[in-house]
Amino acid sequence: MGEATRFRLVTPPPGAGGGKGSGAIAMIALHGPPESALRALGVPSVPRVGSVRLVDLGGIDRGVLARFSETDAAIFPHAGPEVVRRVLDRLTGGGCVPITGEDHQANADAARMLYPEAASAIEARMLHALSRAASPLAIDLLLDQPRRWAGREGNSLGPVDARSRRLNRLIDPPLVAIIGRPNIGKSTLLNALAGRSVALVADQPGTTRDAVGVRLECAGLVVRYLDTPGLFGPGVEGEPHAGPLDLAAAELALHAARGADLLIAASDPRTAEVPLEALGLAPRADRPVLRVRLRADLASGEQAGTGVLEVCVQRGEGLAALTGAIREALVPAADLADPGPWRFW
Ligand SMILES: Nc1nc2c(ncn2[C@@H]2O[C@H](COP(=O)(O)OP(=O)(O)O)[C@@H](O)[C@H]2O)c(=O)[nH]1
Ligand SMILES: [Mg+2]
Repeated sequence: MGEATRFRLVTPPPGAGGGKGSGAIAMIALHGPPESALRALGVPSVPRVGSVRLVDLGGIDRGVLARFSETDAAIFPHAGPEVVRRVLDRLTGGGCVPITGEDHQANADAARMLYPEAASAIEARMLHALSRAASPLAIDLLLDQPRRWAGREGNSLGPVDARSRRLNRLIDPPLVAIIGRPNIGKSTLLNALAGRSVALVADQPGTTRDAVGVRLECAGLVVRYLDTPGLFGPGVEGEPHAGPLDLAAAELALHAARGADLLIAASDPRTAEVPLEALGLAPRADRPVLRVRLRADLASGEQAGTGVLEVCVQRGEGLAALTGAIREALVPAADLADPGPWRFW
């Protein structure tokens, strides 16, 4: 049967408030081999690493399934409480193992058992977090936590503060989705950021009908990055050649974008941005938007608007600025520099 998939609801639990708003998308991260989770949800085949698909989730909902690495996949159902509860129940019923942060005492005990050499409960938790943290930036900060929590353990069960929630992205990678019109260089950008060819690139619009999801490091922060098909469809100006496949691709892109922690809204000098407001993707505190103008070499003199990052993959310009901006939008330098304790579990 193989090892059971472990799963964790990354977005706020149904009914907890502070969610991402109505019509939003929930994210359930799958850790370890995804087979048992996929079986529980009736997904007929195990997608290859990097693939992103719209799938039927056990008859409960239709949602995106993304496989970021051998041991990191995620499903994105709609965030309605009933849908989320049923998907979680289905996973549990199928033998998958929930990871919850709720039972603090049990977690502390488990961490102590895993790390008997630890001098304190915080140190045991820290060693456990270190073993699963995705981002290089987490390491020094985690190692310093026992010192920062010394004498304050009594506060350690309080609510997770906003800074800690952002820093937790160093442990569990946040979701970044790029959206924009077809054929403006989005997939070329991903290949450049990944340093290898992970996405299909072509002169024809609509090449990326299959979205691609990979783990990428951006200035010390590891993210789950979704390269989406170009947007046609509702709210986007009529596209004469858009067929049913294009519309399905656009549906997938919108679905994924709604669940993202950070959106990259891409355009190029010849192609307008997609209308974020009309698509229900206006920037929000919990989903900032980075505006990026790709293929900057095609500009005939005119500047990008204010607040728009210029990137030219062909000339290798703007890539470091972009990865820096992604990191800053998700884990600001001020949070990293703050000397206070980090509630990291
Ligand atoms: N001139 C120029 N062309 C580029 C650049 N980046 C990508 N392209 C080309 O633009 C076309 C569309 O690229 P692609 O990445 O498939 O676009 P997507 O549909 O938005 O993913 C391809 O022919 C790329 O080679 C760039 O920086 N400058
Ligand atoms: Mg593409």
